[in-house]
Amino acid sequence: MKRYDLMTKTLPWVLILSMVLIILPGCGKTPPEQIIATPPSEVSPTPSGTPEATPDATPEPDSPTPEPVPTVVELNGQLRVEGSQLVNEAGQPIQLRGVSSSEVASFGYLVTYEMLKSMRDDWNLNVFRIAMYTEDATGYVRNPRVMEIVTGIIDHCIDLGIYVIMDWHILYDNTPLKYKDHAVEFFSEISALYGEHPNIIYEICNEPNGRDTTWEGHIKPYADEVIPAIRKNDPDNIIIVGTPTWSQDVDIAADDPLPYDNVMYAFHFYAGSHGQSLRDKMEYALSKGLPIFVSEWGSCLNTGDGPTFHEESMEWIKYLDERMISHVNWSFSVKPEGASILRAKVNTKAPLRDIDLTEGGLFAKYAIKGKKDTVLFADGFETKTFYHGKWKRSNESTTYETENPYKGDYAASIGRDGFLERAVSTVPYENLKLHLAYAFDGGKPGDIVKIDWFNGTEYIPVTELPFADGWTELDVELPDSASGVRDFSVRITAAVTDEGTRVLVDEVWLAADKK
Ligand code: IDC
Repeated sequence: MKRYDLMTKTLPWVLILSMVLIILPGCGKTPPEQIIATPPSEVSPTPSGTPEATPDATPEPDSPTPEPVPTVVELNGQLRVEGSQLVNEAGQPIQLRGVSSSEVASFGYLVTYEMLKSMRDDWNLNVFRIAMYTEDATGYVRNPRVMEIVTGIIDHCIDLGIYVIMDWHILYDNTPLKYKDHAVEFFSEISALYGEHPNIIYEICNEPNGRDTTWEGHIKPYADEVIPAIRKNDPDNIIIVGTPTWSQDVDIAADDPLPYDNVMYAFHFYAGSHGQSLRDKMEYALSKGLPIFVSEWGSCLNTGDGPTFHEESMEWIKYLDERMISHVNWSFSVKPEGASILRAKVNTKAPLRDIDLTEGGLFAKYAIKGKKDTVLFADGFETKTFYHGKWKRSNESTTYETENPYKGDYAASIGRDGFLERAVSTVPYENLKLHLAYAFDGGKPGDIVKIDWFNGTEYIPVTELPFADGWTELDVELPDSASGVRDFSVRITAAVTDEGTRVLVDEVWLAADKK
């Protein structure tokens, strides 16, 4: 039995749209593109008794009726698994892309309606994962009040029409059997509350780990109790099961899968630590037909810290996108560690801006958003580390400025003839664009900011930015020859006359299109 009547949600906009089309014949309005993706079963024929348009109902020419945009969940409805692929209600393959909370009892406050809406509308995010820790001091076992936070976020996701993964985040508890009774209690309650919504996805054990924890001896017996408990209340929504060795051993699950419908298997990677050998495991599992869900990935090290590994992450994301495998980035947090998507200060009641994002956060945004406009690196200099030494500086006098940043609390400050230089391979990219804001502290007409790029052998001038009062923000296009260069770097030089003059630089990023 279908527990959610999609028609009740989609019918209103289908009707409004039909009326707009009837009322304004030939006005050139076409349905939004997404409607093509509407499962055929959902598109109701225009009712034969559609009322005649009356003058009252005709919108004024200068105030057109806004077209309601259907949400992802309205468009795709009830998800299910076919073979190894996640598909929508109409059977079309669907890829979910999104982010995970960090430990939700501590960082759930960041996950507001506004933040989720921003990511839905600006990042094309269609899934959010709630990582509810189990054994931790703030976890469910000792702190059942975390339920309030969790249900608040699920409600936001339902209101926004995105999918939501409820993750039972085992970690130091090693085997999911340790708190199996708590898990049965928790998932029974969640499925009773939300099982009727197609939004909810259950992830029943984040990362089983420890040498003694096995698929056969621990994870399967656990799943055999938790899955039936969920199915009592929710016969059809997706359930993700963790795999051994921190959800890496999908090959083991592929040799001995569970006997239930609509079950997927978790695979987690951190691009700074994991590469081809883990993709080989995934390849094997896929060849056996195992449905895989990457419910956690990081662009940093598996410790959750370290820099952003752009190239390695790109390789992973490309691999997943080509196979329509869903992915969820770790994590929507402000914790000072490489994995965090957000910078320390963020207004959770206002739309999320790029300036609020860390380097890894910007990378995650564009991994979620799709092919165009990948950010190769980005720095607002807020971390005061010159990104783990990734910037090369002319000397120690190239430093931070706190008096007059462009945005945030800091800008980079470059002394006379000093430079800041950043290396990154541009091999898989084209249409490189350097974005920056610059200003002069002191200075006079004739002073310039020089932009050069390095091709592995020599520096090649790109442009000279003139002296100006106040901050100037702009994009500098790099020549085609700068694309596809392994030893690429870009250099920003303060070519000024007086010794006391400094060039301030802020909001620097290099954007490109993936080839
Ligand atoms: C890390 C977090 C960190 C948290 C810690 C738990 O980044 O803030 O305090 O774990 O002690 C995982 C886990 C995830 C880890 C993450 C990075 O699912 O909880 O978060 N990681 O280490 N698996 C592989 C990596």
